Amino acid sequence: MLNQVQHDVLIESIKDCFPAKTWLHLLETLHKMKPDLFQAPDYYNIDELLTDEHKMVRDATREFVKREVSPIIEDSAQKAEFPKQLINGLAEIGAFGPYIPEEYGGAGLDQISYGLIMQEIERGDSGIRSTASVQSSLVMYPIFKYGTEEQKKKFLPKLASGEMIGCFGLTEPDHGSNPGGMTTNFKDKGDHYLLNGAKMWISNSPFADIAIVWAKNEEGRIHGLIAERGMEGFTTPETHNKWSLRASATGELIFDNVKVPKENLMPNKSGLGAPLGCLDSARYGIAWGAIGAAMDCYDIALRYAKEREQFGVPIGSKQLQQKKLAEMITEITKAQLMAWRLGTLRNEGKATSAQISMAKRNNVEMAIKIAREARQVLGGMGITGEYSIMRHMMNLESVITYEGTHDIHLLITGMDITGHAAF
Ligand code: TGC
Ligand code: FAD
Repeated sequence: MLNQVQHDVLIESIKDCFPAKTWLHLLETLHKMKPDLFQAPDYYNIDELLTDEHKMVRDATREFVKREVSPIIEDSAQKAEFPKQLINGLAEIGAFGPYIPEEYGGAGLDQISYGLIMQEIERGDSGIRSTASVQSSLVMYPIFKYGTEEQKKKFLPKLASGEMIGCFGLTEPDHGSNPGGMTTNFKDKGDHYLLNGAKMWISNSPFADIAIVWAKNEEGRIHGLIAERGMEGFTTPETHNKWSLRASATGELIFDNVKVPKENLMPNKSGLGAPLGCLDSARYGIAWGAIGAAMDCYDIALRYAKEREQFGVPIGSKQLQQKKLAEMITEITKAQLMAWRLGTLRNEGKATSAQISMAKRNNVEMAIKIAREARQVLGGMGITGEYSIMRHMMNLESVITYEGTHDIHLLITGMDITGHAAF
């Protein structure tokens, strides 16, 4: 079998033998046939900290990503399309509501399994992990925690099976890091609420069936409402021209005098703490997800460095390349241990929001730095779609921004250790 470098050289050398259109078609086919050679690094034998169930869940997700995501994801990202054909498979592996109880259609798994699922999906692509994160932690979680029994029965099983897709509307055009300033609002009209306002940068919004919308009532108190596609005055225009997270659909939520039935308000928590509580769960998933993107970049760079020869020897025999690779595996190992420990704290109900912020911030920065270094190890090949590194690198620019920017998470740690809020 050809190694990656031989595969690329072969492709380059036969390129001129075909007319351009035939060549493009052939290239697409060759790309789909390219095996996913990923081997997960485990430098500190962290597998020994996992239960059989954790490993089973992780391996099933890894297999799904190799079989279903890797062959198509570059094409989806190039075309800036969310690959909807993955929805059923994601539901089957339990990626929608992994920790939601089985009686509501969830997988009833623990927090480590949830993290491992996010890690493996993001190894394939951050945009696909986004869809799973939003569905699980930002749509199913608030309905499960803050919703009525009727809302849980109506929505959770369909969200778990992928029959319904949801999105989460907190950010507004003028209120990103400071969601407490939101202006989206609803008024009590007796038999319904009248919802007005606009949300921006909403993952999955262009095709979501429902939206969890955070809005202020007449007293200025924040509540969560469930808006359903088809409600008059509710539109979801797509955001185009993204250089990042291209395989994820992002859009707006616009509410123009939307009549929301009273039974669609989630009654069991209000105030900014309600949406922020959902973010804790999603940010925790991202702390694991980023490790997946980093592992993929490291694995590719390591293999390439061993195979690619310059000056008559593999570039991996050079100290400069070894420094890059050695630092990558060190940082991945530290991030894996941090995520695992945070998962055990969450399983015991002891993880604080500030601990979650620290892990999200550290692990995403770790991943983005590794993606940048790994891209350089591949030289010119690193900028092509032949390898996933550049796609990860661009995706991670969104990941370091959403769910609280890098700066905001630093300020959360600062507040936690000093007692002074510097937002
Ligand atoms: P502050 O006064 O500090 O807090 C207001 C109330 O909230 C409580 N709280 C939390 N509750 C649960 N979990 C947390 N993480 C919490 N953080 C704070 C707090 O105790 C208080 O409760 P109470 O009862 O006293 O009222 O609020 P602040 O306005 O000063 O803001 C604090 C700050 C800056 C940390 C917060 O606003 C923040 O986290 N901003 C970042 C915004 C953000 O992360 N947006 C994410 C949007 S969703 C998204 O990006 C999805 S991407 C999905 C994908 O594709 O994967
Ligand atoms: P701003 O808040 O305007 O920040 C701009 C800069 O100022 C940043 O560098 C920030 O760190 C800095 N800054 C802000 N406040 C301070 C401060 N107090 N001190 C120092 N520096 C500060 N939102 C949702 O609700 N749902 C979604 O599904 C969702 N999906 C997203 C998908 C993508 C692809 C992207 C890019 C964003 C998504 N978001 C979503 C929005 C995301 O959460 C926000 O972009 C993020 O919270 C930052 O808000 P902002 O873009 O308005 O930046």
